[in-house]
Amino acid sequence: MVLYDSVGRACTLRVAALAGGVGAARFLTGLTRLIPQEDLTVIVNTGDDIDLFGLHISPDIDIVTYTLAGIVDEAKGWGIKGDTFHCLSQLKALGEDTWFNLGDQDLATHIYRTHRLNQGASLAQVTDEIRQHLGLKTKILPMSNDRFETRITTPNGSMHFEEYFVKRQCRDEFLGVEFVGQETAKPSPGVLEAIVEADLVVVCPSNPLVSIGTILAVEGIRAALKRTSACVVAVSPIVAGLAIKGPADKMLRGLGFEVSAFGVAGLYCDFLDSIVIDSQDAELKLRIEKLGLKVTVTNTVMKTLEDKVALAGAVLGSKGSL
Ligand code: FO1
Repeated sequence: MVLYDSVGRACTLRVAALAGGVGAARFLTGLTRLIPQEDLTVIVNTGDDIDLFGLHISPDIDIVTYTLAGIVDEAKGWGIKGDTFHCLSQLKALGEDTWFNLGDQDLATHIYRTHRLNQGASLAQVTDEIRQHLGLKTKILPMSNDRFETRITTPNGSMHFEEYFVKRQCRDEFLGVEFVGQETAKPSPGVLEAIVEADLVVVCPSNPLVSIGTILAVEGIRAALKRTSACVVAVSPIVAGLAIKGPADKMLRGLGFEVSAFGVAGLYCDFLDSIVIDSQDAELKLRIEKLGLKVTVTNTVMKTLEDKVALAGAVLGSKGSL
């Protein structure tokens, strides 16, 4: 997207986005209809990464990559459209526990990633190779190349996020989150620079505790968001007290946060300039403005491509009017 500065010089809008899974990927589909792919850097949560059958699986990286490459299974929001599950059913026949649905084409990604990691490549290098093979110009950066596992504490003990969310379908009482590896994990190369050098940073509509919250827990990222000269804009993932997708509302409640766009704004307001909230939450505008944030009220429920583009337009527009 070419903008013109005060003396009419054309300048590029450099955008960095913090993203988790499906909601973020759907928003980014709209954003990449409005800005050139090469002006966007997506920093993705890797706390959901999981080793299954000896393979390193990066769910959120693959959701963002497949979605922007136009090959994601739109209905589910993850995996590859039209994929088959023959390998998984054979693994089940061999007595393996197949609770995490890995399609045959999706497995190629995990095999490739694991093979390259075993050759000494970093997760960032492998992620960049894959997005280039899929023809993407958008840079996709894992939040860290280091192990950083989101675990959920429940009355039945602590478990990997995917076990809590997929295997057990969030049936356990949510007691809290722990980030294994937080003390040692570093942001992957280019992450802090992407934030500090951006003109606009977008906090995508992802879970504020275990997707965005995970990214914010990586050393240096929250500080970079505070010091960037970029306009930092979030899209609330909570609409009318509910998460559009996933357990964000249950988790916010479990930790005693208000389950609303105001609750989300409170989690981000130390580095945020502006937040986009849904029309159903218009009555929260004044309360959120009292946190010192600019508030844009619009439709944030993305059912169609037009919805995604309109929401991205509202986010870009909120930069202009700051
Ligand atoms: N989500 C599910 O609810 N069930 C699944 O079987 C499942 C498999 C899966 C495979 C690859 C992948 O990249 C994502 C997958 N997801 C699945 C989505 C994932 O669990 C979550 O959407 C993210 O981790 C949350 O951001």
